[in-house]
Amino acid sequence: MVENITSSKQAMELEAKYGAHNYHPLPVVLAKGKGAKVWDVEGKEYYDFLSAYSAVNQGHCHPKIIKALTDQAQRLTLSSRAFYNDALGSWEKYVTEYFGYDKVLPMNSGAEADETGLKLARRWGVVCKGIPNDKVKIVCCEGNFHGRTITIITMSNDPESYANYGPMTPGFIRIPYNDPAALEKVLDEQGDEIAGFLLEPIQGEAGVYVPDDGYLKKCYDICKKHNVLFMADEVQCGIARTGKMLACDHEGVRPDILILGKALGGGVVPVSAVLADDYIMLNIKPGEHGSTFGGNPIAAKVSIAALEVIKEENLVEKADYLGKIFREEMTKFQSPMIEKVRGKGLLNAIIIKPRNGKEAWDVCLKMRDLGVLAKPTHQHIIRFAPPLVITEAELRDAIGLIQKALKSFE
Ligand code: IF1
Repeated sequence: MVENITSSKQAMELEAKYGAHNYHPLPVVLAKGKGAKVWDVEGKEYYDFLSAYSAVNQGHCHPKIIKALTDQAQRLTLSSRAFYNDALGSWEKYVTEYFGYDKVLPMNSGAEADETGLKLARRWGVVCKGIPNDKVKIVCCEGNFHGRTITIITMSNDPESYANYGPMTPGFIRIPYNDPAALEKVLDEQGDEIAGFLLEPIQGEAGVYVPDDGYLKKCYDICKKHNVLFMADEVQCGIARTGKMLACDHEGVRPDILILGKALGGGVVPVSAVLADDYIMLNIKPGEHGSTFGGNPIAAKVSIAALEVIKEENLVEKADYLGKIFREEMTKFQSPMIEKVRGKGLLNAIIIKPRNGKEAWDVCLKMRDLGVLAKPTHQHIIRFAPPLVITEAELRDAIGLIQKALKSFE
């Protein structure tokens, strides 16, 4: 029997009783979303400052994206790739021209796109670079987050991600982030067996860790010198989030393998993708990779609408302009709980200094009471990532509430 949820308390009790306990959500139960705002079951309004971890860059329930969903849903939801459909090809053309690559491989979740990128890099390493199949390696970074599959958590150095999940996948070398010399060293020593270097241009989960200017370009040049593929995971920092279409654009770097997800589907359906040129993409032959829902007609139509919205509403420029306001206002705001404000575009974080036994979680609870939703990424770091459609007036209103929450602990 389906139980209708009519109170936040009831919703949380049902999840505690019947759902896996793989999350510890902030105690708030969302029922409705529109633009930069969400409402809980009781009708209380909040500014959403998480955007579902940057999947809702275009705002909640964007009318154009919802229309693309509902129109296609009346026609054909899923064809599988056993047959063609009349949506995928136009999405593939649109997306490859949008980001400037020969080909795109559609998947669903960000983790699947990262896994696909790893397979493409390894396959290129073995088939094109001539690395022995049992020796091919990928370099990754300390503090990374690329998803939750067993191979991906192999790359992680966060015990919460990898501990007690049994034996890890071989073939990964982890180096410090934001350290081009570390990449140079490992490629000098082992470059002949290394196919790719995978990184987030800005590390989201690590607490919006923005590397030094020039880091991406230096790493790209080092990779080129050693015939190693530069692989950018832009699942979270891509699609206009950091004030450029891609975070790599801040340094004019064109990744050899570009990994996208989250806002590629406008926060409406899961859409992820890997983009690369033919010399990389065409090493996977028919039947050697795939996914039931990858490239389904709904995903294709929704993703076209999601990407059109980014350009039509100038969300790249907005993220840049509004992000500067956020960092400026929060930097000049005097609070004993603010240790550091950092970020790019509308991907920002505040490092909280605990005070009188209160820490980031308590600040998030107070912000919730005042009408702003955000969540710590680690014990002392709060990520602030509103939908890019937030207006300047809404942003300034929310900043006032965030500052009021911090003041309440003084
Ligand atoms: C969770 C973190 C953020 C990502 C990057 C790939 C993926 C993600 C850079 C995988 C996903 C999500 C996953 C979600 C919480 C959230 C998250 F806290 F886990 F680390 F955003 F920082 N690359 N990030 O950020 O994409 O398979 O989830 O579609 O797992 O708790 P996915």
